Amino acid sequence: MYGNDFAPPEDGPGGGLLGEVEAAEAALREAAARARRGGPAPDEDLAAYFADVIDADQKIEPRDWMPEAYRKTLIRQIAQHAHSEIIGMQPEGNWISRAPSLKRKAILLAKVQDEAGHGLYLYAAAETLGVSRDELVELLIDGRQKYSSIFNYPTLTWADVGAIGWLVDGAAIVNQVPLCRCSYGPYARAMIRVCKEESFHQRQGYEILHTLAHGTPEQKAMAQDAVDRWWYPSLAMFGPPDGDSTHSAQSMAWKIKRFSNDELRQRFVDMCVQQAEILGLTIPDPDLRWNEQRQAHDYSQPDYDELMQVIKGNGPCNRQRMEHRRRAHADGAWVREAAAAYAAKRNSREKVAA
Ligand code: FAQ
Repeated sequence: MYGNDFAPPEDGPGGGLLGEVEAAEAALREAAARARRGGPAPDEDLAAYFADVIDADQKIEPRDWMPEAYRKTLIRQIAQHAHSEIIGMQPEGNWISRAPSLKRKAILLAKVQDEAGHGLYLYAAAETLGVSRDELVELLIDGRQKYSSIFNYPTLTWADVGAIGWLVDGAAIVNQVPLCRCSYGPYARAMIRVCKEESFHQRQGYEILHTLAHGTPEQKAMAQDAVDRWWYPSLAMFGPPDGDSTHSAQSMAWKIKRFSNDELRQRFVDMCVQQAEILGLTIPDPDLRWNEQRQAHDYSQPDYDELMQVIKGNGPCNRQRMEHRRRAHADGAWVREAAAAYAAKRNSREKVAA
């Protein structure tokens, strides 16, 4: 059995998406070694130096000069990504108390906890751009920053936890593996760690669905129903089609994004087809077929009007997700205050001791 992060067995170890993560990690180390050999010359134009670093596939680091629009784009994308990880804890958190066994409960607890960790890596990466985590959380809570559309759909059955792992984490990995090569160092490094952890998540979802699909007819029907409901929202996660994507061209020129939304969506579809066969489940698209000429699958597009409605706040669970986040933030105020008071006390003790 394998999942999105695995190459099919014939591709051998080190292949597939995890192989790409390892290659990106090696490239990061090489870029860091090269970068140490010199910064801009004293009389060199900073914008020209920035362009050279991007051209040379090296990394922009927090203290480097960068265009204001590059900084703003990164803050927008990284913050949206961090918020998605945090809000993304809710749909699965819904099943922690109802997981079918102690083992499943322990695995799901660990997974949901991992998502909190991913949020923290990402908020920390965003902070290197000169914005505080508190500000970003306020922007989310006030509805001025977005989070992924996918987390506005409900988890109706246990099989939804499997479908989230297989399809949502699967789509997240396909999107995030190229981000391991993002031109901004802190984001690229965070993505390497996130992708490695995300590969476990994808496998646990795939394994849940595999178990259900090979269980009783009722269990198989439940797995199929979950895939039917999560397929198109997962395709929509990759964003609007290229023609309607406002940021893609500039983000690709800056090497923040390495592939367009449609390129990644296609890659995801091509991967899922074979995996669905192994699961014994059907992808709910009657027009899905191999196109010999394109060497890729033709498939039906998700409903992009629905995506826009969900992004605007009109999805099935938007209100519930935001209410829960606001309540959790308010309930956690005493923890933040206590942590700040403790840090202040420790700082003053250290000063006295010094
Ligand atoms: N949902 O011009 P583009 C996960 C917005 S993590 C909401 O194409 P861009 C882990 C976009 O922001 C999932 N909004 O934008 C997990 C822009 O809005 P603006 C999150 C969307 O940035 C699993 C406008 O539409 N992953 O799942 C969406 O170049 C299980 C125009 O779009 C990331 O955030 C959407 N689906 O490309 C956790 C990955 N799509 O600001 C728990 C990093 C587009 O102009 C459980 N982000 N928009 O008003 C990216 O790769 C990119 O930001 C894209 C969008 C590809 C999402």
